[in-house]
Amino acid sequence: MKRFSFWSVARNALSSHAHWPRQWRSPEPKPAYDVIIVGGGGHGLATAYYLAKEHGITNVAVLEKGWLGGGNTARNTTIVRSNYLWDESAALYEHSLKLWEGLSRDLNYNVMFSQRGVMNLCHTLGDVRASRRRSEANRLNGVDSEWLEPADIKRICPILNLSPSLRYPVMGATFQPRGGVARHDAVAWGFARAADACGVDIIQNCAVIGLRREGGRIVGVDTTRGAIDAKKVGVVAAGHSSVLAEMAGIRLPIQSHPLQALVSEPIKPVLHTVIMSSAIHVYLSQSDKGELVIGAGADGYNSYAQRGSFHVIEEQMAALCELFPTLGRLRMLRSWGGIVDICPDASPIIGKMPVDGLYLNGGWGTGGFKATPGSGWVFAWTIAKDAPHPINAPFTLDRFTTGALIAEHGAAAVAH
Ligand code: FAD
Ligand code: PYC
Repeated sequence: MKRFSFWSVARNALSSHAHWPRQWRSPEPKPAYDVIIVGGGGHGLATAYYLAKEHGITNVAVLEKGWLGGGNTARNTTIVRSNYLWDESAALYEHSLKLWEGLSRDLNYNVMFSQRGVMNLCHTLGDVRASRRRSEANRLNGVDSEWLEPADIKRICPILNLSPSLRYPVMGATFQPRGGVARHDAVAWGFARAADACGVDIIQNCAVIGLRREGGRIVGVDTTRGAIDAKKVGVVAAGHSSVLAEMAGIRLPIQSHPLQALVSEPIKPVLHTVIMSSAIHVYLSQSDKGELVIGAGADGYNSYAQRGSFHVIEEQMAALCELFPTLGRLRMLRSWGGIVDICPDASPIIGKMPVDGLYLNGGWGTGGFKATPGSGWVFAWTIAKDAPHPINAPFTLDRFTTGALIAEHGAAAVAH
């Protein structure tokens, strides 16, 4: 992969970047591919990269209806952690966290992964009991997790309001020191550049409008740029999983909701870790630019509009002021929304579909960014071998008929 010396960086800076090489090609679609990935978000691009890198499958196209990362990848608030309750989830998210820890080096691209720790606050006795149980389950699964008393919380985050007179006082917190944040668009660009270097075709402005089948098997896709044949098709279209599945006659147990976030004006460094409160509905971190990145739960109604309701913002601002009175006069810069596909058990579906040659990776709800590398890695395995890896084997579609659910609403940490 190309490395940039000091001199090449200086030359490009002085030439107004006129000769900077493109980070990936922009090819015309070929008539046929071994594998087509539908969706150029982080998960789709990671899948293509690991198909090429781990399995030597390079005759691959990623078809994206808009621009890379224009879906949830660059709309999310970038929290990365692996502190989920059940063994199946711990294996999946921890596999991903380990990949995050080597990702910038692997891609030779700085994804700015910052392990500043993630703190989940508890405000009621029920909260404390459920969180301690989860924290102990985490440790049994080799996932780092600590229990913090209010005095420990104060040491880590002095600006947090720990007054016992709060409407919902902070009674303790779980803390994952290896959790943190990353630069979301760099994740998409890093995977895109690395996949392209392996020969993957990345095709933007190319919406899939039909999934072509013959004799119960997938044979290709119809797109806004014409029909393309494929031996295998992987759907990784967060926000539109049900729309794509329906093109193959499959009904998914997914509901699509808006989830919004906002950022403040930049201020001096005041927050050195990620703080989340699922009980009073606010979470925040501070970006390297100094902005506070703030979010809360999903909007209650189904929608495909990438915006949310004002009352959600209003309530999260009230929660923010309660927990951080010192931020009461902070001005907000902008807000936005994405569409999250939520499964009834708040866990994803990653595997083969009832149509031969069709695979789906979706239903990550409010929490798929943290899983980007691990999700791509196990999905690439599943497509390459036509069978799931042991890590994603439990995350099947048929768990909704067998009843083998993986209930993670508590660990989602963001209200659904
Ligand atoms: P996307 O980036 O949405 O990729 C899917 C792509 O498919 C899109 O680019 C879309 O244009 C494309 N597509 C759709 N239909 C078609 C079609 N017909 N043809 C071609 N292309 C198509 N997760 C966390 O872990 N931590 C967080 O802090 C966090 N915060 C969030 C905050 C917000 C406001 C939102 C909205 C989400 C948040 N998430 C978070 C969830 C996370 O963003 C998603 O679970 C994850 O990004 C989904 O995977 P993806 O990146 O591939 O999706
Ligand atoms: O899954 O940690 C998470 C998350 C934070 C904000 C949205 N999702």
